[in-house]
Amino acid sequence: MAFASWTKSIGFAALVLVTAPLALAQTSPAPPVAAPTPSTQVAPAADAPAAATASAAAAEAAPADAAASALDSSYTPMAPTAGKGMPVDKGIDFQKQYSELGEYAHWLDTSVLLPIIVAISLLVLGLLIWVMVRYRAAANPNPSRVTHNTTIEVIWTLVPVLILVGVAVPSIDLLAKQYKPAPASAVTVKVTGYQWYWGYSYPDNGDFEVVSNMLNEEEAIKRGEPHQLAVDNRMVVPAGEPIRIITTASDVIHSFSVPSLWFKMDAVPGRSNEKMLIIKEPGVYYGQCSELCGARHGFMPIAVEALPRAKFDAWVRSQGGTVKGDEVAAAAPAAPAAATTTPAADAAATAAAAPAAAQ
Ligand SMILES: [Cu+2]
Repeated sequence: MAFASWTKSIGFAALVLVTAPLALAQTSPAPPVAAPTPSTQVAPAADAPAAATASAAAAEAAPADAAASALDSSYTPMAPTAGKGMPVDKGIDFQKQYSELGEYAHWLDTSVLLPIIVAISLLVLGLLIWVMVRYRAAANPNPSRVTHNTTIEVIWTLVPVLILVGVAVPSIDLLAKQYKPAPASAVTVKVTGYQWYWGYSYPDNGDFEVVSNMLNEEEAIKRGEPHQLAVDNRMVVPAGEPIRIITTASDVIHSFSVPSLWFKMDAVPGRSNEKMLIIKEPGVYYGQCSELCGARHGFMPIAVEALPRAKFDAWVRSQGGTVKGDEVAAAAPAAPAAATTTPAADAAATAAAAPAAAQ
């Protein structure tokens, strides 16, 4: 029986290690929600070659196009991929992971913990059955009176210790990686939980806020999205680069959770919690509020849309936000006009300058 209780404690310890909270609470007060400051991004007029030559009109059009594409502000919500970033029918495992940390954690679960737990459970079950059959009263009328066996006691102490150490190494490594702060260059998204919807503000991009509400069933189906996970305005972020997510709440505790990104962090009024997220590839990833927060707790889903950098920038502009470097790109086409030599050369220089500035 001592063996059984040992294995029970191993299983429990393993569980504790795996389910250690992902949240890192910090004690700094939440910054106030700043009012959105929309600014209109206008493609700069190409005021280059004013000279009235035959080629002037054509030359003028080129830099205008270049400037317009440099300040792209088009956005069409990405269609979700079936089964990606969302629960699947009859699924019993974690969702497929789209962050490196998630893949690591998923590996730890399926390739380390699960085999150990299964092996221990089967071993204990086998031992119990063997004892019940072999040493039942009918088959074993004179029970053994042995109470100690040093060798066995050393083994059943050492083996569980080694198993625990083996599990602890990757577990603590994962824990440490989950707490790694985002680099200074990371895009910041402040996630605010409200009863019962989410607000996403972008302090590095003009501090506009996107308010995100669940779509009704009819609208979700019309857009080809999973009902009760689809929202009107998604949290849009760049793919493949670090994002600093700061969570807070305005009323009660919510929890910002996206299973396929291995991300879960409480959103607590008066506090700001911070955690880094790197999404490996573009896509739409769904989640839900994961802290019981009132009557409509089950109806404040999360939809994260990861886009390539250029498309993310375009989305920011479409929301009236600012993108670092836009001012430079906007100013560039006009510059060569000052050093006019011939209209044709000038037009060529202007056309060449705009895409270069956009890099
Ligand atoms: Cu909530």
